[in-house]
This record gives sequence, C-alpha cells and structure tokens, in this order.
Amino acid sequence: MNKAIDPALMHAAEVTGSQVAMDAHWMPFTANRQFKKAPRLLVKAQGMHYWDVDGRQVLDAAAGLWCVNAGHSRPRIVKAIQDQAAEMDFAPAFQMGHPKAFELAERVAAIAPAGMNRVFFTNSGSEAVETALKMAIAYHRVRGEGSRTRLIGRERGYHGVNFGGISVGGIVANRKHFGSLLTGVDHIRHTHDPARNAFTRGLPAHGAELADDLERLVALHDASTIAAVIVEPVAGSTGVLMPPQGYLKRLREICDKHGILLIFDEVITGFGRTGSAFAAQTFDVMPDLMTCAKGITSGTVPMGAVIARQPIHDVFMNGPEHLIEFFHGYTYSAHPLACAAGIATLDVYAEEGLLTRAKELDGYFADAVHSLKGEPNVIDIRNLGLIGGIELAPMVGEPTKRAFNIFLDCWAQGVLVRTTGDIVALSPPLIVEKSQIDQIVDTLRAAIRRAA
Ligand code: PXG
Repeated sequence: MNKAIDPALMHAAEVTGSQVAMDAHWMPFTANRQFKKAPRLLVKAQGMHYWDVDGRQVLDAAAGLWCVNAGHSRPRIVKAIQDQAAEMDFAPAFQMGHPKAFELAERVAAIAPAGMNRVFFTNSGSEAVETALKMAIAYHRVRGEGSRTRLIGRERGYHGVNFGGISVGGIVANRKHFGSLLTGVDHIRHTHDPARNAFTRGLPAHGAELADDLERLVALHDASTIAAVIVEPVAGSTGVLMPPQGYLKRLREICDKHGILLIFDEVITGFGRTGSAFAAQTFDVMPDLMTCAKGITSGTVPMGAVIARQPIHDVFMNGPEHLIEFFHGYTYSAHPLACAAGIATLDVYAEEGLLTRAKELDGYFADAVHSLKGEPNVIDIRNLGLIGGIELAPMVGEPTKRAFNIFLDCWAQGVLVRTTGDIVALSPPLIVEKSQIDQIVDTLRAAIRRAA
C-alpha cells in the first residue's frame, strides 16, 4: 500500500471522501448496499494506476473495465479531447458530418482485417451489438432474402445489456428478469469444457466440433430463416473462455455454407487485447461484421462501432441517392469528442506498438498466471495475450463469494482486479511492465491463500 503521494489527493479526499451522499446514485452491475457501506472511490488515474480518496495508489489489473488499453490519462489523448471540446463541442450526426468522424473511420478500417472497411459509430458496446444485429437482418432483406430474420447467439455469451444483446446473450442472470426478450433467437452450445481443457495455456485443444452445433440449429430452423450468428472470439464477462483450436474457422465455414452472416463481438478483444488489433487477425478468421467499443478511445470518451465488410455496406447503397439507406443511428454517433479521443488513441497505439504488445508479453503473462496452479481452490487457469482467467471452486452454498472476497482483498492490497462468478479476470492496460505483472500475480496469490 502506497500512501498519499500527491498532496492534491488529500484535498480530493476531503471533498469526496466517506462524507459524500450516496443514496441517489443507483449503481450499475454493483452490489449497491454492500458498496455504500464500504465505498471504493477512485479520484485519480495515471498510466497503470488509480488513486483512491485516501490517496492510496492502486495498480490497475483490469484496464478499468477492459477498456483503458493505452493506460490512464495519457497526455496526448487528454489534450485531443480538451482541444476538441474548445473547438467544436457537438456536430449533428444525421445529414451532417465533421472531418474527424471520417478520419477515425479510415484509421479504424486501416487496422481492421483486409476488406472490413466500413465503420458505423455508436456510443457503447451494447449499442454496437444492437446495430450489428439490425444491420444483419436489414442486409438480407435489402438483397431480397427477407425470410432470414433469425439470430443465433451462444450459451454464456455476453453482448451487452440491451434487448437484442441479452436475447442473443447466454447469461441467465442478465436475461431472467426481463421478460420474453426477442423472438426468433436460438443459441449454440458454449465451449467451456474444463474436464478436457483445464489449465491449458492459450487455446484449448478440445472442442472445435462444438461449432457443429450450428448445423443442429440449421437443421431445426432451416438456413433460409437465419440471418446471423454472433459470438465473442474470446468470451470475457462470462468467465474468460478461449475458443478451442479450429473452432472459429469451423464456425466460419458453416456460416459460409449456409449464407449466414458471422458477427464477432470484439468489444473486449478489439484494440490489442489478444496481440493483434482484433482477435479476427489473431485467429485468422474474418467475420462479416465486427463490433467494438472500449479500446477505441482507450475508455476516455464513450464510443463503439460496427465494422462491416465492404460488400455488406454496398448492398445498402442502391435506390435513389437522396434517400436514407439504413434507418438507424444515434444522436451521439461519431461524437466529436469521441472521434478526437479515438484518433489520439490510435496514434498512441501506433507510436508505442501497443496493438501487438500483448503478443510480446504473452509468454511472460502465461507463466505468471499459470504459476497460480496448485494454490488453494484454483480449478482452472486460462490465458491469451494480456487476458487471464483464474477459476476458483465456489464456497459451499455461496457461489461468487470466494472470488468477491479475493477482489476485496486485492483492492485492500493495492491491486484492482475484476471478477465474474467465481472467476478472477485479468486484463491490464497494454502498457503493463513485467514487474507489474509480478505484482498483480503475487497479490492475487496471497489473496487466494487467505480466501482458502
Ligand atoms: N459485448 C461484449 C463482448 C462485452 O464484453 C459489451 C458487449 C457491452 O459493452 P458496453 O459498452 O455497452 O458495456 C461488452 C461489455 C467484465 C465487463 O468485467 C465486461 C464488459 C463490461 C463491463 C464489465 O467482464 N463488457
């Protein structure tokens, strides 16, 4: 624990410390009552670290929420946002444009897989998912196959929290309270198979055949009713699940065979997390549509996007030229502040080689996280690039509590991790140093032992 380094933080502590009224803010995906009894308040961030209201420095092993890929408060990105706010705060997104929207789209297309070069901006990953699902259904209709309306997701999938996303998603807690969801949705099986794949480094050897589950749904529904399949190349929120070797290629082949669009949800994998700009490149499988968010602005300003293969976009570009081709968009699509942040973020990624840094650190990171094998209650460890998942045996009768206790312990010891269920997820900013990887894993090891 490093104590008060910056005198300015003492002031922050005074004004925002435990005296702050907390009733009004209904917090997202949070145990509200537990939090408000023992708040964890962040007031400053720089590089690999946060500082809390008490002036404690905390190493960020989660990149915020898998988004701060360039590290915190990078001066170049901060300046770009400040300058843009002063120069032009907002520009209408519909029937108007501003240069940075076009510049950012070109820049994103330039690092996307070849041929994926049409970019539609949203404000979050959830909105990117809704946009991609609508694009897929509309695409088939515009080209005269309007019967293709069905959407296929995967068990344990996470695609944000809007109705389309939770419908194709496969996490029961995110679905069960919210009614009947979208109709015409089905799910292929998830790929998690600890009996065969536990403690695999990188991609699991077993499970490519699970892609064949799509054939089962084609046989049930007929391909002529199916618009698209959406999967996360690496599943994050649902417990850090790596795709089995050959699985995504097989899914691509089955989609091609049946004229079904393949959507990769790259909200967490995009912008360098797996060692390439996108997981599609890491796995050498090209989807038809790709969703992204988070790392596009390194978490500084909300933004998401759908990246489409050009022929999909081109199908829409017909009919009278004065007519809108795709009836979809958000007031804040391509918001000037987000575009300025995005361009500066891509500059930082390029100058510092951050989009491939996870590949360079993969071996070191894998050794570090797999050194936790044998610690009490560790039942699986998974890794790829700068993603790590440590799965723990649940406490009897109290699922998720062991991981939550470990999260609280790590926080107390000055390291911020994420947990989902009884899995600890690691996704540090791409600027992480080896010594910091050691600090993360050492802190986690001690917390795992104390949680035994
Ligand atoms: N798709 C995927 C694959 C995601 O991981 C979203 C869509 C939704 O993005 P927005 O921007 O609407 O939140 C996500 C978000 C975690 C965690 O700790 C993951 C996400 C968000 C918050 C926490 O696993 N993923």
